[in-house]
Amino acid sequence: MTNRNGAGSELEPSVGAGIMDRLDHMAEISESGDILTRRCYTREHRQINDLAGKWMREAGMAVREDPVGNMIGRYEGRKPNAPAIILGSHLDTVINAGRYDGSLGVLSAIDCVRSLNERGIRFDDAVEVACFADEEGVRFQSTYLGSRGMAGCFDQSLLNRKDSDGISLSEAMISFGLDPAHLKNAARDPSDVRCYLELHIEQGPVLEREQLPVCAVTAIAGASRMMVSMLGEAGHAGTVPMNTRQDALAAACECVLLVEDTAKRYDQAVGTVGQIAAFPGATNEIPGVASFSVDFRSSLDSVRQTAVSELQRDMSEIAERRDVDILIDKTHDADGATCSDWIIEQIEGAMTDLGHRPFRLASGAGHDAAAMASITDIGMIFVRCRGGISHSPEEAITREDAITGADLLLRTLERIGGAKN
Ligand code: HGY
Ligand code: MN
Ligand code: MN
Repeated sequence: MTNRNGAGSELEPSVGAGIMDRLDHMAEISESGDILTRRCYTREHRQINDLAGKWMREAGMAVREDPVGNMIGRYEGRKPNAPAIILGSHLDTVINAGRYDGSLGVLSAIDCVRSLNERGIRFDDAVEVACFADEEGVRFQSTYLGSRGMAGCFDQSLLNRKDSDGISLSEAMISFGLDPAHLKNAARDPSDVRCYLELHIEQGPVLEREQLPVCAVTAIAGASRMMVSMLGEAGHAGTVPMNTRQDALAAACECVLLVEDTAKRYDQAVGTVGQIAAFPGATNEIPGVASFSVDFRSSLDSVRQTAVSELQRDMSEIAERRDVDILIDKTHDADGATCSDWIIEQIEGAMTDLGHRPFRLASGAGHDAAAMASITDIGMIFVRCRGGISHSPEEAITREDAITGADLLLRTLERIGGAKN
């Protein structure tokens, strides 16, 4: 294979070589010194957008920030105003995150455009890199906020949602320099988009088990999320008889185990309670209020929908039996998305070109590609991660796999773009 730096030169592959250093640089932009957390519309979001913008300009792209706070680079095609092949992923993170989730896809995409630019390659179509503002939805329970903004399906009711400091999404956007009244202008016309292609770490153990560095993704699981509050009666831990208590936290704990039992009962489903809090939260007080999150997913939308309505019914029965009130706030509901066969075939063709065994895998994790599927054909490439660990500082990939992933993304892009010098 001729090295990308020109005919047969022995230099490192031009694509992906610097990614690990850049990932370390990005990981330093965090809301707290000792753990990696980067939520949307924070000072750190501004810093990372500026850094990504700088790297995209250096790669030969024109750069803009859209009305939702996505940072977008555009590398023109030979035809003016041509539709774009959009690459990308997200720049936000969960709390105490790993440094590869989202960032690896953004940097790999930037490196692909830099490689095209260095070799003077232009397709008929333009190529864009989308650095999405908020995929995790950690600050405002606003999953896929950036990509949904680009796909024109931003839920305006989210604007009133408040973060843990009581700041609304609308206020956060304004302080970030955005105008919520212009959000709909972020929406792309589907005719301006050829397709969307995202590289991401697998966040699961399959590629490691298969001893494969990369693979094509077939589908992205749908997810339902909710915040549940149990409203009981606060009281003295020493004086209130057990048979008269309206203990909100005990009711919530019974529901937490119900989430686990329900997911186990349905094949191909997973259920998680990631957050729980009790109020007033003192050792010697019976909790009057308890709230917890539910994240429920399945590769089959029908299974998820059936299981979630069953869950809501059974949690309400627990509340009634324990004489507490229940409030269920549905914060996210996304059906699964299917990757387009023609893009999967291009990815697998590129894998064969690179000497790798073609392999396909469905994604249990959600990705911005699921939102982009509402306006264009989507494809995804997974890169192996150690032990399948993600959403943890233990997340890890090898430099070789990062380069292989970026190279596969570039070859797939060139196949789709029909590279002509
Ligand atoms: O939660 C997810 O599936 C993704 O990491 N946002
Ligand atoms: Mn994630
Ligand atoms: Mn991600």
